[in-house]
Amino acid sequence: MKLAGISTALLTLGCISGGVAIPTALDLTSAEISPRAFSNAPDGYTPANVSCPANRPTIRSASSLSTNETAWIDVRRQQTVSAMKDFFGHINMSSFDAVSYINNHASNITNIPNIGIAVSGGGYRALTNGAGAIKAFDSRTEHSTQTGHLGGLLQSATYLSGLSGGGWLLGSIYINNFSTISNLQTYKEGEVWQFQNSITKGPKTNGLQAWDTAQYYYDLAKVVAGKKDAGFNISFTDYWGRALSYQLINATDGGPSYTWSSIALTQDFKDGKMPMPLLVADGRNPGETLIGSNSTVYEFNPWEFGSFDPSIYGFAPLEYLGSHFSNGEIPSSRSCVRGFDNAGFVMGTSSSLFNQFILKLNTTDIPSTLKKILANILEELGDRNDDIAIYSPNPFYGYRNATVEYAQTPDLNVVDGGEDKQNLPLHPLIQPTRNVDVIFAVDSSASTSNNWPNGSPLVATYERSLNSSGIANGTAFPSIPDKNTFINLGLNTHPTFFGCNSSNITTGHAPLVVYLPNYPYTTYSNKSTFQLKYDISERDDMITNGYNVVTMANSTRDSSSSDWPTCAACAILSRSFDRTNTQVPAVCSQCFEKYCWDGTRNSTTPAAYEPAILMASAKSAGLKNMAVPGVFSLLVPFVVLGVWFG
Ligand SMILES: *[C@@H]1O[C@H](CO)[C@@H](O)[C@H](O)[C@H]1NC(C)=O
Ligand SMILES: *[C@@H]1O[C@H](CO)[C@@H](O)[C@H](O)[C@H]1NC(C)=O
Ligand SMILES: *[C@@H]1O[C@H](CO)[C@@H](O)[C@H](O)[C@H]1NC(C)=O
Ligand SMILES: *[C@@H]1O[C@H](CO)[C@@H](O)[C@H](O)[C@H]1NC(C)=O
Ligand SMILES: *[C@@H]1O[C@H](CO)[C@@H](O)[C@H](O)[C@H]1NC(C)=O
Ligand SMILES: *[C@@H]1O[C@H](CO)[C@@H](O)[C@H](O)[C@H]1NC(C)=O
Ligand SMILES: *[C@@H]1O[C@H](CO)[C@@H](O)[C@H](O)[C@H]1NC(C)=O
Ligand SMILES: *[C@@H]1O[C@H](CO)[C@@H](O)[C@H](O)[C@H]1NC(C)=O
Ligand SMILES: *[C@@H]1O[C@H](CO)[C@@H](O)[C@H](O)[C@H]1NC(C)=O
Ligand SMILES: *[C@@H]1O[C@H](CO)[C@@H](O)[C@H](O)[C@H]1NC(C)=O
Ligand SMILES: *[C@@H]1O[C@H](CO)[C@@H](O)[C@H](O)[C@H]1NC(C)=O
Ligand SMILES: CC(=O)N[C@H]1CO[C@H](CO)[C@@H](O)[C@@H]1O
Repeated sequence: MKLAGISTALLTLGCISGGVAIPTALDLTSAEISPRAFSNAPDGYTPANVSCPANRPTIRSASSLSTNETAWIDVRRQQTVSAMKDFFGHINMSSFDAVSYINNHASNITNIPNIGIAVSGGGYRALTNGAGAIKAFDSRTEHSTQTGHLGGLLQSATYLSGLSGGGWLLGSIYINNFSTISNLQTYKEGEVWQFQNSITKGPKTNGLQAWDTAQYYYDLAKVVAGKKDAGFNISFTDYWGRALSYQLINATDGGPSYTWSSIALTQDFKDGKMPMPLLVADGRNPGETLIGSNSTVYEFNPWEFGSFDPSIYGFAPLEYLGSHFSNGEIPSSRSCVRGFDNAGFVMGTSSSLFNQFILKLNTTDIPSTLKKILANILEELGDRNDDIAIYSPNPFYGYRNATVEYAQTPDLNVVDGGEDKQNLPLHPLIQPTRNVDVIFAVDSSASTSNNWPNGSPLVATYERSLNSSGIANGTAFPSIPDKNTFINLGLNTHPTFFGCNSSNITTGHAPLVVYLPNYPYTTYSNKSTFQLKYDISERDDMITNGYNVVTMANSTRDSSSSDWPTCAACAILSRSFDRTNTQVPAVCSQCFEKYCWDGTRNSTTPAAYEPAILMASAKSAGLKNMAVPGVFSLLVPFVVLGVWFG
């Protein structure tokens, strides 16, 4: 491969740029030990041979949850009991005593609500809007447990899933030791969430931006070259993931030694003090460019990487990704490999669609020398492969003697989790073995032409669930109307519940879905997916808007929204009421009447959807229809690929 040559070109660039000496070596192993560090890779970004543990790692069947997850769930569910009592304790449920209800049923944990939260993709728009949602759900956020707010929902949840931009949010929270959003917002120059410095230019240190940028690209190239030199196939996602890390991981150089599997090793996680993070990505068959609704959906949980779909139906131990699995085992002649599951690489995988964007950055102001080099990298990697992450060696090679193509190729190609149109990471949460009762689905998708949601990811997941003899493989999902109905009935303008009546779902056990669509409460939050730069005030306005989206402006949206926390609580309790044969309290019946989709449809093509900002007092000066220069031309490649990225 000529990539080494490209790296050399970058090194050369570093030397000529500015005429200042550039550091010649990167010490990859010296990542500082700090309270936030989980940098346990053996050799920085480069995966390394290690001796295998006594029980050699294997691929296991997806027919059950891992023993790790099962054991952890017992711990976590107990933690959520007290969190739910706090949560319900803040909410007026009229004559129904939800705290006593939880107390009365806590001895049989299966009867207690099992909550999931899902944060969609959509670049920095999804990251910031999703951050506002998480901030609102987090009891640690100041004022979040006051009347009208929803603080404590995060502490009550068992699972938190993300993909693409939502996956950046997830990664930034978990890799930084389950940081609060407020904390991530208060970091200073040189640290995380400095989105005013575009990811294409890198962090600002003390020098000239052009110099910092050259140094940044030099560092990206150098670190990725290390992985390649150790014999691993690389893809553009390696560079992309490294770049993301600088913005999301609070450690020197974006923490090249931080692994995703280290989340499972942190004490607070082991003690069940936080929900389980689940990151979603899609599979792509060799030679394919279209990601269909039947493409394999993968998840990264803290212990494993794999899929419940019939195509793979297996899980690999995340810590040992990069080892040469064959037929589900590592041959005795081979050593084990660790350090492949770099946290940035995992986040980059889930958002690999941005590769193409980065490579077509001709409208932005990065130095043209760098653009040329990026273009060269693209050429080297091959046009068709610019949006994939290469998982090589393929952990599922030969596994189950599967006839699917995945099992027969030495490389596994993994792509952006939103490319199959399921831009909400619902797949891990609708697995029957996880028994989730309710999903709070925060949708920041750009489904309309002006970047608003219209239910499209729910439609995609619903349609997939109908293929019961094939890809659905035991999953069920509430009935979801078409996208026109979403707009005509305004289902995308406020929280809407789907699947309220579980007996109307005939395909299996499905959770109730609380759909929380992005909407302009206090700022026009429909920024382009490809806006890569947010000033701090813009970032914070987006986060506040996200807070307002999920709390209905702290229940002040209009005169009738003061019931919102009560109704969210009813959604949480709904499936539990079924199991315990509890009569639905009158206050909840009213809520369901009001917030549940009633099954009606209006599929007429609607007029252009252009919601106006809700709260007149808002200081926002955002543009109603976002159009950043060059966005149209940037969209062309996606349209050509038939990909509509939410
Ligand atoms: C997962 O479970 C296996 C088998 O019980 C155990 O050996 C391993 O240490 C667990 N992993 C973690 C990260 O706890
Ligand atoms: C709780 O809500 C009911 C209406 O559902 C209302 O009558 C009552 O005053 C509220 N209680 C408190 C303490 O706000
Ligand atoms: C990481 O966060 C801590 C605060 O918890 C801060 O003091 C430190 O400077 C940050 N480190 C880096 C490398 O940004
Ligand atoms: C997925 O669907 C496409 C067309 O919709 C079809 O060509 C392909 O064979 C399907 N793949 C699988 C694994 O079912
Ligand atoms: C790791 O071990 C394999 C043999 O199992 C060898 O081919 C490879 O070169 C080793 N990699 C490194 C980086 O030492
Ligand atoms: C983008 O810029 C590079 C370098 O300036 C050039 O080689 C490439 O052809 C340009 N691509 C497009 C689509 O204009
Ligand atoms: C896979 O095929 C080989 C040879 O046909 C056979 O020995 C082995 O048992 C099969 N493995 C599984 C898991 O079916
Ligand atoms: C809702 O509460 C949050 C957090 O206190 C605050 O930032 C936001 O401005 C409030 N929303 C409205 C509409 O007042
Ligand atoms: C717990 O409740 C479920 C029904 O929700 C029931 O099937 C199960 O038997 C109960 N377990 C115990 C130990 O009572
Ligand atoms: C109930 O299920 C049917 C059949 O799937 C569907 O047409 C209808 O819209 C559903 N009703 C609700 C309220 O979800
Ligand atoms: C259906 O939606 C169209 C387009 O928004 C609207 O003009 C029409 O009035 C709606 N029909 C009904 C019965 O509400
Ligand atoms: C419920 C169900 O259909 N499960 C199937 C999922 O896919 C695997 C692998 O093909 C089957 O073994 C399961 O029976």
